[in-house]
Amino acid sequence: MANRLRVDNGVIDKINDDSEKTDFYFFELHDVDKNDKLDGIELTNLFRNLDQSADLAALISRVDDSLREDDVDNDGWWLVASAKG
Ligand SMILES: [Ca+2]
Repeated sequence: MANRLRVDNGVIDKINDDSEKTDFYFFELHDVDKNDKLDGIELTNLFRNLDQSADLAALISRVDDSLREDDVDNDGWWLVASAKG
């Protein structure tokens, strides 16, 4: 949670009593073009905000792992809706 608070402290603070909503909002924050999907760049920014000490190779590895595990239709996009749980 501490890492997430760095992204948007004021707003996350208001909804952190509901972790599911917080997760969903966190993913929405990184959906820059608001298409309800996270592409590789959006996912990279999300993971960088979760762990600002991670180097680029580690970030790319995490993005690849996430797309491999959670991109169920294998279209190269990670659905924001899957953050709803
Ligand atoms: Ca997007």
